[in-house]
Amino acid sequence: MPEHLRAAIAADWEPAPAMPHPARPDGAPYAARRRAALSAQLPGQLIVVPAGGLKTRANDTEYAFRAASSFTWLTGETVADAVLVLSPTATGHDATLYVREFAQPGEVAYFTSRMHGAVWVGNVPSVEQTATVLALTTRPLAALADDLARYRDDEAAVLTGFDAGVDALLPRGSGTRLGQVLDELRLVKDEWELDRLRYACDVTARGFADVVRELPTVLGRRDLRGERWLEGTFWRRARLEGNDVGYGSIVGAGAHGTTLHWWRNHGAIEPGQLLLADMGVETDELYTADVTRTMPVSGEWTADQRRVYSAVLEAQDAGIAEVKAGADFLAAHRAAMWVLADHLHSWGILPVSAEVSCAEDSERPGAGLHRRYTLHGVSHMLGIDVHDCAAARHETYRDGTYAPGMVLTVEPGLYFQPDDLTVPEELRGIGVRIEDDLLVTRDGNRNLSDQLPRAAGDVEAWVRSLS
Ligand SMILES: [Mn+2]
Repeated sequence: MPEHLRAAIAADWEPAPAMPHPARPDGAPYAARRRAALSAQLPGQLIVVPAGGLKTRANDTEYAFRAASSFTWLTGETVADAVLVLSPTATGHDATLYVREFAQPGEVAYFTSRMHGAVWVGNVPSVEQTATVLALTTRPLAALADDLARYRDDEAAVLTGFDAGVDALLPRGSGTRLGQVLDELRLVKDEWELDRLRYACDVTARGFADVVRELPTVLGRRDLRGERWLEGTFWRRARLEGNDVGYGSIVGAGAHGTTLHWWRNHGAIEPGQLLLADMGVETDELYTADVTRTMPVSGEWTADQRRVYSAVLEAQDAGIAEVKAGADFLAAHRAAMWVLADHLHSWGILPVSAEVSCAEDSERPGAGLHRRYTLHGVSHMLGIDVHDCAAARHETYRDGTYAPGMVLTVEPGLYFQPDDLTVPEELRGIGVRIEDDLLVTRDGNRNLSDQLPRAAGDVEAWVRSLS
């Protein structure tokens, strides 16, 4: 840019309009407690958790930014490029949040920076306002390299892989133990997180209702990708009352419901079909719901559809009944699988009994044969990530026990592929999954997504009344 133009563009600006910080101030004390819990796990060690940066989609366009989940869990911050540093002290750690300041009026980048110029992308909250809302000591990101220089030869705990710049500042940093510690701390949700998850489920229920209301618009329209229309309907609700969807919505009509991860959503919707919708709203604080309903789009099950649906519902009820503090994490899975295997056997599909198919000894002939139709486990943790806490050790998660404050899904399904010769013809192409989000309590569990109907008759009435 020629000098005369630089000078002209840099001159005569008021301060950029302030951008209020979007975080809920009531979250700050909870984030402080989470940082204290992490500090206690790694005494004497430098801990560095970056938010991560923008990822290129193509050329000069980027994907929508989403901060590293554990970074947001520890700070309440969701902005790109920020870095949380916990420096060891005699008694614990001092927390400092480094945030990127945008170019100010008077600097050319204010006008020219496509990624960090307020004229291009809007202003960011100031360092001072961020400190007030998040109740964290805050420094400009530009100071990070100097501040970390004295730790360069230390074995720091760094959440690696999110910010190459941070990884380069601490070449002896390792994220293996930190990632595990964080995911294990995240297994039990605090009351603020539970409030956010309840809200995510509430908005998700409204999004499902929106989708059912739109069924008449797309039903029988072979010229329309009805699944896409419904995906878009749900997404509008997610954007209106939350940040986004928490994962790519699965909207499968007819045989598409038998494809576990049907994300193409390019099918039309025909009268008489089932619709399987697996969708969840992510809140502005990045907590997500994960809910599946399967419904007869015309408001009435056929006898075969109802038979399969009722079996899955019975399996889900059996699984939910097992969710209570102290029980094995896999208890819900075992209970649900038994019910499904038993029905599959009684329908003549599974050649062995439930006892044989569900045998613990997986080497025993016949063991696991039901899995051809059930495909997946019935539970996973839920929180900031839809598949939350994946780095937790087996002994604390998969082979562990339920504890009060854990939130997990119970989501059995039956999937009769359209080309499966072991399935009676009338059942081929039927896919059913029912998924709810359960909070483990001292005396059992609470279903956070029970605003949506599950009983076969209630689902019919719901579809009829809305569409
Ligand atoms: Mn799920």
